[in-house]
Amino acid sequence: MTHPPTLILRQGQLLSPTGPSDCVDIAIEAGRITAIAPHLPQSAEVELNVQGQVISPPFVESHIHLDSAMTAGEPRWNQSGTLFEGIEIWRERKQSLTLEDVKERAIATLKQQAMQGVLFVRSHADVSEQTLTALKGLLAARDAVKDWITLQVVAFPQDGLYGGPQNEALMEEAMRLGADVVGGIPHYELTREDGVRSIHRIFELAEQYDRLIDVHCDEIDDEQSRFLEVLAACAIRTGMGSRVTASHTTAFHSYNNAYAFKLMGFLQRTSLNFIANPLINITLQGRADTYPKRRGVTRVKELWQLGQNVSLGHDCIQDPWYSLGTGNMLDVVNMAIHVCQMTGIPEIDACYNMVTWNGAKTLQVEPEYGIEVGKPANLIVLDASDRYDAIRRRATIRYVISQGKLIAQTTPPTPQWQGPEEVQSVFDQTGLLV
Ligand code: 17E
Ligand code: FE2
Repeated sequence: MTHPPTLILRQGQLLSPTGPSDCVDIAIEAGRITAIAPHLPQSAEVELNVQGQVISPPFVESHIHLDSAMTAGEPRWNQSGTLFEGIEIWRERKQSLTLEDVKERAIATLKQQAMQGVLFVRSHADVSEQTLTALKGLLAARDAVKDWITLQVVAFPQDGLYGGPQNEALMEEAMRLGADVVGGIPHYELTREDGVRSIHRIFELAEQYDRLIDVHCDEIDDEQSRFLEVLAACAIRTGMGSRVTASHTTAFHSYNNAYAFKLMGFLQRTSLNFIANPLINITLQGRADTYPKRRGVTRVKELWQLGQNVSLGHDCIQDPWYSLGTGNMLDVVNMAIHVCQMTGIPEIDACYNMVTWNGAKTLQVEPEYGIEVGKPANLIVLDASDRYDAIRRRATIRYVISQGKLIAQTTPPTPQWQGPEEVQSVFDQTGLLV
């Protein structure tokens, strides 16, 4: 005997990477999608009629630092706004980390993200601090939240793999403790040679412990910062391309075109993932410039045009590097569209895909990601008619369904016009505010 589904979503527009489909009903049972059809005859305990609104796979936050989230101003504000002052402030703050402090802030941030439709997250954890408290706190959080959000943890040596005598050993300990991903920061190693050496070591560790790689790479306006070529060379030689991610790569913005075009040819020989963090890098970069001031965000449009997998991250929520942020991925997309000048409709749609399908590819969670019969029921309903509408209005995420359970719902605001009546009818006709 077949059970009735526990949940049916009726008449939503199912997004695909290339466009919306017609309206469908989606049935969910025991945490999985059991049927998708124009009209399902059966009924369910809970039915949500979403009336043509967009149904999307959940957002993927491919790059965030949960260990520092919600610490802005502790112990002091970042006055220069630079990456390097941020690192100094964090070095002070991390002396007072406790497991509870890290875990509680991480879970509070993850809850805020999940309420806004994010169900897959990759977070960096600083492992250049003696006690590995940041890492241990995030590993505890990964376990505590696993029934409603998937968290991957990157062992990230913020002060450099060779920046202190114990940092390399701390990285190995992080692998043994169960970090999912090996991180790095070659542009912040003490010398260029150390930077190159760090990348080779990262690949060795990834092979030895069978982990993914995600390197903070060339996050500086220095056009001479050229570690992406080293990362690409290692990826080409090892064949690990799709398991390797280059985060930030902001120096790519400043490379001369002769070099950038050569590099793009090399990139096409492998399948690296790229992550841009437009909210934060538009504020961190260009700080040493007067005018003209560089935007300092990597070449997102060009990488996308080349067919490279590009995703977008928030990077920070209220920390020493970025005091703003809410976890809303539509804010990230909105900023990317502006900074990267991706204003054509196919470009706008591509930017939406960068916080959904492309992020899933970066995290290598594709087998469990996407709205298909048999897959885990992870999906969101947006108060929007398409991707463009969702991004423009930063649409409310109506429903968040994680592993078959409705874990959050939000009612869109309904502003009430109190001014002259003739203006009310204009609102009604244009629907501008609704
Ligand atoms: N650390 C770093 O090296 N770069 C960043 N963007 C952040 C932390 C947020
Ligand atoms: Fe970062």
